[in-house]
Amino acid sequence: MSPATVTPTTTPKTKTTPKTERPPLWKVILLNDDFTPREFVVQVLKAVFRLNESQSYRVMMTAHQKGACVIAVYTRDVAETKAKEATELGKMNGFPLYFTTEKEE
Ligand code: TYC
Repeated sequence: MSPATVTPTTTPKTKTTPKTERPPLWKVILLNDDFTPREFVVQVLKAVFRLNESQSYRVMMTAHQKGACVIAVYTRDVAETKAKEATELGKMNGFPLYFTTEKEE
């Protein structure tokens, strides 16, 4: 065996912890209601969450049928800002459309 391939016989005595931890992620959740038009929900999902037409339609229909649907995950600040903005868009148009946030475990 050549010297270059000899395996070290010592093992590290200490363990290091990574210095950069990932920030926790927060889900933005769309809640169903009986009044907001489907097309309006789709428009809000496209505008605020940058989903395309088919993604928006699927999220809207899932909330419509199951009561709620996770749209996406973001850092806490971004999740809360988007949920507030989207809820506000509904309010401005007279709809009870509601978005909430929840920490991802
Ligand atoms: N349920 C609404 C209707 O029948 C449409 C809707 C879907 C509203 C999803 C909110 O999160 C929602 N017009």
